[in-house]
Amino acid sequence: MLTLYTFLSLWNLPSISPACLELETWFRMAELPYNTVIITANDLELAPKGKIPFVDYQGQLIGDATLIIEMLEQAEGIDLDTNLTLTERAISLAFRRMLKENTYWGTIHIRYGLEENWQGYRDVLAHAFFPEAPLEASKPFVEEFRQTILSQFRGHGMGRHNYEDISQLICADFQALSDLLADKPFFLGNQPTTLDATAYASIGNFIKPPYGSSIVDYILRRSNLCQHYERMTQQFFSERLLNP
Ligand SMILES: N[C@@H](CCC(=O)N[C@@H](CS)C(=O)NCC(=O)O)C(=O)O
Repeated sequence: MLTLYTFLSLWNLPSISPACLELETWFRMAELPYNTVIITANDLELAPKGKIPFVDYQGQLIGDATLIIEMLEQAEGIDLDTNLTLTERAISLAFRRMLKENTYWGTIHIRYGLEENWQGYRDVLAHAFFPEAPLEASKPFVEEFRQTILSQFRGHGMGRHNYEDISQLICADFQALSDLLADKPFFLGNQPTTLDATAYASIGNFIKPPYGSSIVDYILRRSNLCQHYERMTQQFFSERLLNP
């Protein structure tokens, strides 16, 4: 009934795509049964918005994690934020938008923008898109994919800044997240809500890949954010701890 088209799991991350991991975490929080398809280059052609994640829900292909969550909230009568006040819901929406529309570009800067990291990430993408092909054969596709992503990065505006400015902008997001979390177990209290799924996916996709940057160092110094990542993994992906 529900199939999630997602990107591969690596580096102890359930998915190396923040949006895919956000959505899969939300499925688990909502206790929705689902199957997964780990996408390759061919599957991308199915994506209704040309991006991942997308889902097959009752025979219909739907793209975009935020819109999928909103559709499933309606269709399945799910509200993970039911105990939040209107003010908390507003804060949740603002932080989720920050993570997805601003902080996200920090992962692009680290993986695609920094040349030393791209050398490694290129092979990860080549293997993900063409698992059966030799690396050399996948290279032209992957290099073109990089150029597409870098042009989105510039189009957004973040890609026009230098290393120091990007770092300053993204670290400020993580300082705000750390301040919001403070010493609570979850961002808006004692129970996880939708914001925890989005934040979990973002934090993990910065701190788990083997790519250095001043942004990653900054997050690693915010122990409450790292502990939140571990808490969420323990609660929602405990089988991955046993089978990394
Ligand atoms: N707003 C979208 C963002 C999805 C997104 O940016 N997905 C990335 C991977 S994390 C992607 O598919 N990039 C490929 C591309 O842009 O061509 C969502 O939340 O689903």
